[in-house]
Order: sequence, then structure tokens, then C-alpha cells
Amino acid sequence: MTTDKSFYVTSPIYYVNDAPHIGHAYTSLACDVLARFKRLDGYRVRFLTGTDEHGQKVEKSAQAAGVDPQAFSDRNSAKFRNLSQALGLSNDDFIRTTEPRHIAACQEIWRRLKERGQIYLGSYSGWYSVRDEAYYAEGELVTAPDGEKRAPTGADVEWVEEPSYFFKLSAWQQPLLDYYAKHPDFVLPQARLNEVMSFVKSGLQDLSVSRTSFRWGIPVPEDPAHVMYVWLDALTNYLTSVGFPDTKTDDYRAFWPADVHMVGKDILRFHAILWPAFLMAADLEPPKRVFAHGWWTIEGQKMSKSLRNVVDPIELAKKYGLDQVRYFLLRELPFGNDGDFSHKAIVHRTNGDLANDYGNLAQRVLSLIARNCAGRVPTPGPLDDADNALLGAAHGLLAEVRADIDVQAFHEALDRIWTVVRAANGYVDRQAPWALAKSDVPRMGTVLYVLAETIRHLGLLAQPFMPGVTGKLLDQLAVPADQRTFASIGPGSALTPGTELPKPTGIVPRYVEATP
Ligand code: ME8
Repeated sequence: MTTDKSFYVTSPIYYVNDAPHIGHAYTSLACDVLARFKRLDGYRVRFLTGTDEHGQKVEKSAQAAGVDPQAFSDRNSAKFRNLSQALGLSNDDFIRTTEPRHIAACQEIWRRLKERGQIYLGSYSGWYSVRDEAYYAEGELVTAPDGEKRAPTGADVEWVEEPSYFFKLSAWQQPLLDYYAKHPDFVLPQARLNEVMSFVKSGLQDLSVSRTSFRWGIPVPEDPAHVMYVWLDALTNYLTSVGFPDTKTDDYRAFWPADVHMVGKDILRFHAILWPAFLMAADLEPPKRVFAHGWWTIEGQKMSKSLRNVVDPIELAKKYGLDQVRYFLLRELPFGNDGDFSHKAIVHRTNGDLANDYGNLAQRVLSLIARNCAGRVPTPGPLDDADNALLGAAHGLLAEVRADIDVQAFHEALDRIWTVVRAANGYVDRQAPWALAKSDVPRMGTVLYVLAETIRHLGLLAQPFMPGVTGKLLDQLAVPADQRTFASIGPGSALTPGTELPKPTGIVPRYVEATP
């Protein structure tokens, strides 16, 4: 495809100490929807995901498992790669931070920072949380009920004293504030930008960016007794994937700066403060947006291994269907808010929005056409106001949905699509094409044509969310593969009357609890 529009979206790279769960799937699915939407909308897209493999947390987990950290990373990174496959993610790259291309990129960014006088040698003494891979100032710590000092996230902290290189983060306080002021959409949702800004305004300290008390990291160029701080290493992955340090490549020019770094709210500060500061200091452009989404609890509780309530997305997809899981996760919560996952809620969405509203609409229209129009796209006669209103709503959806997707309001995009689904179901009820089949066959043809065109649009627009279900729907409308992009939205590529359609089959089954 030749296009000068390009779009680069990234998920976080996940730590290999944990097995993939619904939280990881959520972020990656959101990226996938964005990537698919932009591809269908004519963009050249790059979607990156992968695994974060260095640092003390991974080293300790590997030790606990009795394997060396590389073997441990190999094993667990493969689980995330499998997750991508099982979820049908359309990622263009899967990066591992132990790959040579990434080590080269990190060492180069270090050199750039060093050359520009942004890094100096000192020694760190202070608190560190291995679970968060973060440094905390004394004043940020909280005293837990057991009297222990903890990170504000509840994680354990330990006292660290070691030689360390520092990044002059304090020098970037004002440039960061200026950047936020100039780019009010840099962090979404808006409220999260306010949190970031007040943290930055409260003062930034220089940041320890190397460690000497363990070995599992990328060696600092010219001083290999130090390994790089895992967040400097991890964040750089977004540059590695587009070819950095070579900034002349086609991919680098097309895709840097990234359009959206999709993250959970837990890692917003790393992305919205450290990352643009590192980049500006290295004379590279900061990303255009960081979207920090909310947190899922499970049936009202925090997800944790000890509560044995960790939800495996692959099991979930096997139980309800992949598209049902994708739809549920992106429809249930306003994207950005926290929410609760429950089996009751997913069954409700699957049987209500999907089987009853969307699936039933398609089923009704396709079987009426099969029965009354000899299985061929009917020929429309003159259109009345009701026909034009429904078709107009379908044609107008793209512009509205595009605006939602551009601010990552996935729930609103779906809500809008479903407004037309409900309008179409209402139109079927009111027009009663089954009665017209007996009283006015030409009018029946018009009504079924309007409906077929409407469901074609509903199929095209829901593709990024439910590639499987919509694929089946578009197959049943005999829409050729090259007419499934958003360029085919609107009256210009309408269904051709007389086209033979395959025998209709259901596209979204109801979920029925298996009897034990
Ligand atoms: O932080 N609800 O990796 P990580 C919603 N390696 N999202 C959740 C979630 C939940 N309950 N639990 C996890 C790291 N997530 C670093 C990132 S990026 C340069 C380095 C998702 O394995 C959410 O996206 O701890 C969160 O930000 C991410 O998993 C944390 O993944």
C-alpha cells in the first residue's frame, strides 16, 4: 500500500517474571484495535509488543526458579508470544530486550546522553523497590500496618547504597512542563496529565540510571561494572523496533515519534516523565501520546496469585470466544477508568449486545433475503425518509467513530456503532419485511437492501474489535476481500443487486452455561 499516513502504536513490554493474564491482554488488545482501525483507514501501521527481560526483579525470579536469567526469559517470553498468537494480535514486531539489536540501541542512547553531558558518575543511597523497579524518596514511602516502610504502591522497599551514574532529570523539569503545555493531549485521559504535571511541578531529582549490585542488565558502555537501570533499557525498546540507532531508515522516518504508547496507569510516570526527558536530552523527539488506561479487578478483588483469581485470557477466549472477550473488555468500561471483571458481566454483554442485538440483526436480514429474494442482494426502489435516515446513520458512522478512536475512546466508538445496530433492529420491526413479502414485494426489496447495506457498514466498522465475527458477516454479504477497508464506506461501494449470497449461518452464538 502506498500511503504517506503512518501510525505507530506500542504496548508495554511485559516483565517475564509473571505469566500473561487478562491485564496484559487488555492493553495489547486495545493496541490491536487501534492498529487494525488505522490499517483499515489507510495508514501504514506498526504495532509493537514484547517482553522486558532485564533487571533485579527478573533476576530474582529466575534465581527462585533455579534457572539462569536468560533461560528463564526465553521460557517466559515465549508465553507472551503465544498470547499474541492466541489473541490474534496483529503486531508487526515482538521485541525482547535481550536481543542484540536492543542492546545496541540502549548503548547508543547512553552514549548520546553521556556526550551531551546528561549523565554523571556519583553514588546512590536511598530506597528501591524491586517489584516496581523504582526508586522512592523517603517522603513518598508509607508505613504499613505491620510498621514496615513500603512504596506508595504497597511494594516492599530496600535500602541501596552503591556507585551509580545519574541522569540530570532535574534539568528537564521546565522543558517537560513546557512540553505538556504545548501538547495538551500528550497524556490521556486529561486527568492523568494533571497528575503528571503536579508531580513534575513538585520538583524532580536527578535519577540513578545504573546499578552495580547485580549483573542482569545491559552493560554501561566503557564502564561494564555498571548495568543500565531497567527502565532506561525498557523504554528504549520503542526506538529499537524502528531501527534506532539508525535514524535514516524508512521505518524510523515513518514511525518516530510514536503516535501512542498504550500503558496501564501504574507505569504512566515512567512514560510521561522519564521517557520524554531521556529523549529530549538525547536530542530525539518525544512520543505524541501516552494513554494510561485503568485497572481491572476480578469479581471485586485485586487480581493476585495468592487469591488464585488470576484470569487467563486464553482460557477465557476458549470459553466465550475471542471476539466476545475483545468486545467485552473494550465495551464494558470507559477506556481510562478502572473496572471489575465478572463472568456475569461478560455473559450479559455476549448474549445482549452481541447475540441479541448484532448477531440477531444480521441473522434476520440474511435469512429474510435468503427466503424472499432467492438468496441474492435485492434491488432497491425509491428510498423514503426512514430508509434515508438509517442509511445516513450508517454512512455517517465512520467520521464519528474515527474521532473516538483518535482519542482512544473505544467504548464510545462501540456505543455509537450499537446505536445504529439498535436503530436497524427497530427499522426491521417497523417495516416488517416478512409482511411486505406478501403485500408489496418491491418495497420489501428496498427495505432488505437498506438493511443489507446497513449491516455491511456495521460489519466493516466493527472489524477492528471483532475480526472473526465481522469476517463471517462480510463473507455472508459476499463482500470481496479488497472491499473491506474503510475506503468502501459510504454509498460509493454499495452492494450490487443480484449478487448471489451464501447460505446464511449464525455469526454470534448465545453463551449457554454448560450443564455439569
Ligand atoms: O510494567 N488491569 O511490565 P508488567 C489492567 N515491564 N492492566 C493491567 C493489569 C490490570 N489488573 N495488570 C497488568 C511493566 N496490566 C514494564 C513495562 S514498558 C517500557 C515496561 C497491564 O509486566 C498494564 O498495561 O508489570 C500495565 O501497565 C502492564 O500490564 C504492566 O506490565
